[in-house]
Amino acid sequence: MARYGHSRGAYIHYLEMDMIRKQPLLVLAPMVLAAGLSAPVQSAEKLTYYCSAQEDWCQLMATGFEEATGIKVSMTRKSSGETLAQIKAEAANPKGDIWWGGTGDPHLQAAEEGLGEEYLSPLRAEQNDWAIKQAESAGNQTIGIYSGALGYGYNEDVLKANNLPVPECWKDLTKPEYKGHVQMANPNSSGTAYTTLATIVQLFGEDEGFDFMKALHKNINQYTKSGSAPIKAAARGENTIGIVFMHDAVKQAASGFPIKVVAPCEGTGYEIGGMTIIKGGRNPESARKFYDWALSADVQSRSLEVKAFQVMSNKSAQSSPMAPDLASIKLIDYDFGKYGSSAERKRLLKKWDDEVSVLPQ
Ligand code: S7P
Repeated sequence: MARYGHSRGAYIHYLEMDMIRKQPLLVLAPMVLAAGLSAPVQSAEKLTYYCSAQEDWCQLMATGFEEATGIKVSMTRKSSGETLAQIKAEAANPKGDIWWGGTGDPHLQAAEEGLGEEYLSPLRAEQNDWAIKQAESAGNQTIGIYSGALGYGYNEDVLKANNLPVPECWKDLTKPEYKGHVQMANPNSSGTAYTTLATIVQLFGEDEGFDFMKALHKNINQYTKSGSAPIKAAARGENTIGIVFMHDAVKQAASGFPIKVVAPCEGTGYEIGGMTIIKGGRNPESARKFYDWALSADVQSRSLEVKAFQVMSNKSAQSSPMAPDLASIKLIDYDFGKYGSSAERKRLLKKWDDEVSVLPQ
């Protein structure tokens, strides 16, 4: 299956040669113009890229891919649940080519609904087992690209100013003293918040888990659309505690904000971020090039440039000493098969809508 060596030089060379093979008109155009002839109409390669990671990382991937390949990228950044909804809405006439980033559950749901294109990348052998397991569980319509644990972060200064104790557990967040001090995203739009809901249900059981969500609801000051918004608000001093992936809290601390990161004492869930080639997309060749490129160690190591501290899927990608150490966090055995299934995700979200979000605060 391998079409080229795995060194960066070989890979770039492959991409360049491939581009030249596929775009003779583009290569010839300057010569035609220099000869005073009219330029032929040409269709340059394009990629419509849906991104559900942090905006700065999405941008870095878009410009990095354009620079590496010359392929023009048109990017849309939306949260994981929103992107899934968009891909479903466009299924009869797909507009996107590739969906990169965002929690794995909605990528798995997309696969179950046949919205992804099966693909085996030549860079598969370089990936961690958990990334491949995610791919295999979805008939290779998606693949794991990073992993990270859920938790929360708080603004030390705001906590002190409000004379609040340091929270250490999930259950601490339901105590009356934190009323109006906790923020999380809406699990319908946000993959982070859906991971929170699924984690709590797995950790405490469904009945106790929903009791927890109802008690937590009393302390929530706002359900945001995007998963990382609660910790960004905490960093700015506009919120106290944000339920987010721990790496998103570390990013704010690493950016100089007074944010402390908590791995909840009861244990916690985690994500395997996903990448999916959209079935029926208009630029399948560009999508496959992006897919291979995004799985390479060099590209994944660039995550550190934007302080994205997830564990990357490529075994040789660099990691930062600031990244949460997953081995030292009490992780649940997150059931991706069940909580990434279309029926279970829909059922849990409806139950949260009907029984939690409607309650008075
Ligand atoms: O890149 C950071 C990150 O937290 O963003 C993704 C997240 O799902 C996007 O936001 P939403 O919660 O709004 O969907 C995560 O996959 C990723 O770790």
